[in-house]
Amino acid sequence: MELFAVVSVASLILGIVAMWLTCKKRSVVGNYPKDTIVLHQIRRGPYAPSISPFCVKLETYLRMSKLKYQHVYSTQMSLKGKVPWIELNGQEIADSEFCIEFLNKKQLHPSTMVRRCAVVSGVLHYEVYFVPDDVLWSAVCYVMRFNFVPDYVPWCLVLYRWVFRVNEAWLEEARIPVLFRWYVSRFARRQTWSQGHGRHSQAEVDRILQSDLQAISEFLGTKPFLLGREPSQVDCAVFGQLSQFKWNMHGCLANTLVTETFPNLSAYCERMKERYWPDWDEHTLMGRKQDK
Ligand SMILES: N[C@@H](CCC(=O)N[C@@H](CS)C(=O)NCC(=O)O)C(=O)O
Repeated sequence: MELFAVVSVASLILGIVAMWLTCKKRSVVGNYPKDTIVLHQIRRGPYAPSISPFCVKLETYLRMSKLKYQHVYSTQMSLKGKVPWIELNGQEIADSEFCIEFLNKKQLHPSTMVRRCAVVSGVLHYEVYFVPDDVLWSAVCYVMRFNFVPDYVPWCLVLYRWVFRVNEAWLEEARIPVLFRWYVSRFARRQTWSQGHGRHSQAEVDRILQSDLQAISEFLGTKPFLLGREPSQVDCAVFGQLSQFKWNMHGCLANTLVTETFPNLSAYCERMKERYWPDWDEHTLMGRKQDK
């Protein structure tokens, strides 16, 4: 009887917490100075600046396009119920790809960024961000930006992290509370089941991810960045995803694939990190700890 009471009370508490987490989807647009881009994302990750590939993607894009932004770290979801999201002059934009599209249209980038190519002090300066639209919209780029990388590969990450639970120590390092782990695991199980990957065994997911990463690795080949000599916005999406496998997924095949099986992916991650995240360690929980 006593056990029954304890279990009932515990279930009630868990239920309330789960409901609170689920309902916490309405965003609050704050009062910020005009033209301030406010990036809403979850707090920093242990070995990469976020445990969310989409947060790393969007923040890398902001850095790539030299836009000034302000952080808000919270679990406050966008109106679409996801992170990251941005707000600008009271307007909320959800979904990393829509944020990028919105900011591109606003053309808030410094003027040097708007030119595709310019001669600065006698040196030919390639515009790193504005690759021609026809290239960005080519079939491969399209699939990388909208389909394969954002809607397919991340489910393997979700499964390893939350369903197969390949690295419990990492969850500690990411400072994820036990109750929250339990909630996310249940949620991830449901989500991955609906999406489809969650119906596969771990060995099958391993196989899927290996083929996915092989495709990216072959597309990258010996190029420094996905579209050639200079990075473009496609790199943000791919880097966001790979950053998790390389730095935030120790102890599972996803990490071995990036660091050993496809070394060009690992070198690519290092190049992106070096170029856009010279302050990487300041933005990771473990990096900050080492500094102390
Ligand atoms: N398509 C979205 C995906 C964002 C996304 O899936 N974010 C995850 C965190 S990595 C999330 O907020 N999940 C909460 C949920 O699915 O309810 C984007 O590009 O921003």
